[in-house]
Amino acid sequence: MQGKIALEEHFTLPETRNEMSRFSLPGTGEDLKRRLTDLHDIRLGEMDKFGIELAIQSFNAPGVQAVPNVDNAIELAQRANDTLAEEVAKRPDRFAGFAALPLQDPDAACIELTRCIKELGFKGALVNGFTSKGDMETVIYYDLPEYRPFWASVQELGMPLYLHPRNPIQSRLQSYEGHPWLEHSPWAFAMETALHTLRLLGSGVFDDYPDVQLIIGHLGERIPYDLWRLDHRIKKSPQGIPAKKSMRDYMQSNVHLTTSGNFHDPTLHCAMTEIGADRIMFSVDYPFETTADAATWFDVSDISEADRLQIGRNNAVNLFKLDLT
Ligand code: GRE
Ligand code: ZN
Repeated sequence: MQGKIALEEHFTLPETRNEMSRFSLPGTGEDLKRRLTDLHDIRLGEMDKFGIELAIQSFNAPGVQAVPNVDNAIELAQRANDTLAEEVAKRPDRFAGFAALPLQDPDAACIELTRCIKELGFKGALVNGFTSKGDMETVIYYDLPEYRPFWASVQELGMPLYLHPRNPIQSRLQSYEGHPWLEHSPWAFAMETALHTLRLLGSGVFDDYPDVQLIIGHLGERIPYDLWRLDHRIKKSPQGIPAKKSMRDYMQSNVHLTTSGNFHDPTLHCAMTEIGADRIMFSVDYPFETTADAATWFDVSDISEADRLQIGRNNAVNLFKLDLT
């Protein structure tokens, strides 16, 4: 399919790219680092080859969320966003940007989000899970009351927020001890991100700010498959729940999914059945996944041509109010 739009695509700054090498397979570290800092050479070449017209770029995980010093987090977010804006300006027909946000300070995050959308033309923000503040063992989720003004800003600015994974903090990795292959992207990323998403939905954030649109990757971080059971058991919860609606209601009115890193027909069919084809968007998760894997699967996946066009392109055009001529 030509004209696809992808939106979980990551870049990094030369000075932060060494942090990424621990995720690499032996022998691939240098290649991954090169791909993370490159935009106009390898990345654009692969977009051309596999029919991706536009890719919305974001600062790689854990990024700004893992900078415990507030001033440093604010400075890094601004630097990452300014660099991305400069790169996007070279090819605005092919690239767009998501803001990195210093959520260590909710007011500073609102200011940076406003600047990125109003001055830099970004299409929303991508946040790498919970925020570390003060030290790396602190975990701050955005359902906490001090983040309500932040959600008010997200709603007012009218652009979505992508909640991207990061690994749990060290003290919460006890249950993974001796099984390091389950940390990071195979399992821990999804558990962490699904939990954060469900905290947001259950806390009533979307009752107060019903127009906020959240995006989660990897075909929903396992939530679609368990959505029925989740609501079924919450209804029986003796503690009740602050949110007014069911998880299904919020998933179908406030949450969008992408296909990032999850290239499998049965999983896509489940997401389409539970959430809806109008809330799913194509993505790669470049450079942690290959454009070839994502596109060659999606282009022939077992869905109707109307759904392919919607998921591959039109849902993103509508959500990000894109003016593609
Ligand atoms: C990501 O940011 O999407 C990512 C990593 C590391 C491994 C896999 C992955 O940061 O998808
Ligand atoms: Zn990613």
